[in-house]
Amino acid sequence: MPQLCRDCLSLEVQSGAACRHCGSARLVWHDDLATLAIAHVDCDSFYASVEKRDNPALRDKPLIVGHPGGRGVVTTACYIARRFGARSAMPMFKALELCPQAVVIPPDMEKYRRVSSQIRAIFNSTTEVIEPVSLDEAYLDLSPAEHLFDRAPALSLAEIALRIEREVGITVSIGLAANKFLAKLASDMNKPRGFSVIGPREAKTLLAPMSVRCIHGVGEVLARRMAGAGIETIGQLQKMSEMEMVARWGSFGRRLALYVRGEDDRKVTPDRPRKSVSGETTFPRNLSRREDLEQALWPLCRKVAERMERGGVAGMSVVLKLKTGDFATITRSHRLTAPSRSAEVMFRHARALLRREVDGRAFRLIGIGFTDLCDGKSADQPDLFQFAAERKP
Ligand code: TTP
Ligand code: MG
Repeated sequence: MPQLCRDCLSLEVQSGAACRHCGSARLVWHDDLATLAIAHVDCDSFYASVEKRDNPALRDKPLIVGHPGGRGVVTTACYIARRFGARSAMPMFKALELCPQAVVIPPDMEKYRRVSSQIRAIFNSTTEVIEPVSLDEAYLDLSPAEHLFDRAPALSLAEIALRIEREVGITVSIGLAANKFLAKLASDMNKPRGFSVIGPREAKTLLAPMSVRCIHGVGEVLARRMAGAGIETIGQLQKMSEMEMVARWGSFGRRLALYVRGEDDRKVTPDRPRKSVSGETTFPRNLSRREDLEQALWPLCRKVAERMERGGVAGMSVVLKLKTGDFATITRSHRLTAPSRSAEVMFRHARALLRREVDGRAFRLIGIGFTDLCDGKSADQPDLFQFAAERKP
């Protein structure tokens, strides 16, 4: 079964209690580990973790973020405070009754927003299809068409988690699945610092004993109505037909019928228009020969072109990216006279840009993309002059 080491980022078919490369026990196993591509990433006790990062004296203390005083509520309780029963949205006086030794800090939203955009930048280096849900959580689409690297999404996700720990100083939990509904459930299964995978095959069985409250969109009111009808677990909903659910809960019933089977057709919807469409590949070993580098270009061009077609966009500039053996990044671009999303056009210009850089240096990565995006409808119009020229006898 595929096994991912979350510390040294190795992915191989093996199973042991410890990673054979680094000895870590932080391993993830799943049959579909190499292919599942929809992720939900959620920071662990977000505001509290940021405050602990900024004041290490608080690290081992129970910490509550919220406005102190009689009528305030808990915004975030750190995992130590949670052991005493403190929870988000609990009245502060009650949380302090449960955990009187807790340190209380008022929230600093400006700071959390900054941390959030730092995390966003880390997501962005892996995919452009990011749907933030709040400051501390987002869905990521890492399917082959969107993933900027040619490798298993699980690997990129483990790397994202490590980078957030090293560069931002807080931890996240990751859920990986085939859709948003299951990815969100998964990210919550093993908090903090979790990495859980739900595959389509085990989804139904895993869902069956869960409370209906675990379903996205089932709030307190609906859960109470369901309880009134004797329905408490997802398993009970699995026994109902879609028609019955629609009859009871209207259009939400249709959605429910999908969810309880572990299905969800909602797309990860990016919140920002894309600025570029690109793809890159890291070589197993550094390359310096022109032929080798050019050979790596064509599949990338195909991939980017396909992604642009799907997204209905075209671009005005072709960008070539190279990373040298000592990690220096080089980007070179060429502006076209008319928008394009053609793999051939991209390849021709990228190759010309590449030829100017090949001088014996060793490269570890090549990337290619279109920027200055516009609507795809106007792209790659047949060139009238060229057409006329070709028709000349
Ligand atoms: P959550 O992700 O729900 O909670 P969390 O990050 O604190 O803890 P965990 O994910 O590890 O369970 O919410 C993220 C932030 O949103 C949280 O730190 C504070 C804020 N928040 C509120 O302001 N009020 C609330 O009721 C909740 C639940 C969260
Ligand atoms: Mg969170």
